Amino acid sequence: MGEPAVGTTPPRVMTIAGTDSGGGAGVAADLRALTACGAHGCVAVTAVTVQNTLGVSDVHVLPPATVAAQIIAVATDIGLDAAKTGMLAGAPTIEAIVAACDEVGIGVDGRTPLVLDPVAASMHGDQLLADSALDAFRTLLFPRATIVTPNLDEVRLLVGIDVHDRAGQYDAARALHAMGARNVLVKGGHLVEDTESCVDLFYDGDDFVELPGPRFDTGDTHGSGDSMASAIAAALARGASVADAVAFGKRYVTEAVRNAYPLGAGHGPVSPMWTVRHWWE
Ligand code: PXL
Repeated sequence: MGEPAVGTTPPRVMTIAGTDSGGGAGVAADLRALTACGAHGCVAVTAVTVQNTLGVSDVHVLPPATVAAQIIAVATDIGLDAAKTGMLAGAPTIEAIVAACDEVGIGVDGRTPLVLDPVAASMHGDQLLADSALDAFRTLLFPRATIVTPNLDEVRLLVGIDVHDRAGQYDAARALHAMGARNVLVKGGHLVEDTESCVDLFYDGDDFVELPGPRFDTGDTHGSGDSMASAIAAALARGASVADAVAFGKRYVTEAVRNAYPLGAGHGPVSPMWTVRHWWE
């Protein structure tokens, strides 16, 4: 695939997510990943987090109606080829997002694919989704999602399965699919038994595909899930199949983690812009 002609509108992708003042995760990571993957990123901010590399010290949740209004304003003018979700804060925000998505055709029954990254907590364990929102997440968002992309902590919260090995990853994928998600990616980054590799498992309800990748010895993985879900959304926006989009996302995030860097005194971020050449040098 060659370079698009100058002036060509890139695929349009919206991130529906929270901000991270440290710039490593959330909307900042999403916009970098979307840009690096050739998309034009649009934003519906759900919440502002006060955060640095040591943790989250405060969260300000935006009014749900403002979240919905951002989605509708963008979809009705700019248009969207895909959307992804990150931090959704609570049930009222989820309900507003679902109503807006239904209105403008985002989600599997509409025209616009939806990548659901079920962000529940930061790397430090700070809560980013209210416990009371899990039901809304499962019943309202799962059936609308093109794909759900949990890590193993999120698997435990969503389906109550403690994954310790590859067989557990398969069980989790089946359980998430049974809960209404058409496609599932059970990420293996938290699987400590895999010391050399990081295997993500894709399941479309018929077939399983193991996506192997290297495991890097780094604590600087802040924003990895956000970047991967954004890359998957960018590929879907270009018209890739879900299986191809997931393979693309795995390749992309592997390099983002390989290029992670230290920042502050805590966990540093992955590098969503690893694709960009240093044109100034
Ligand atoms: O990486 C998950 C994530 C998403 N969104 C926001 C976050 C985090 C993790 O800390 O802060 C706003």
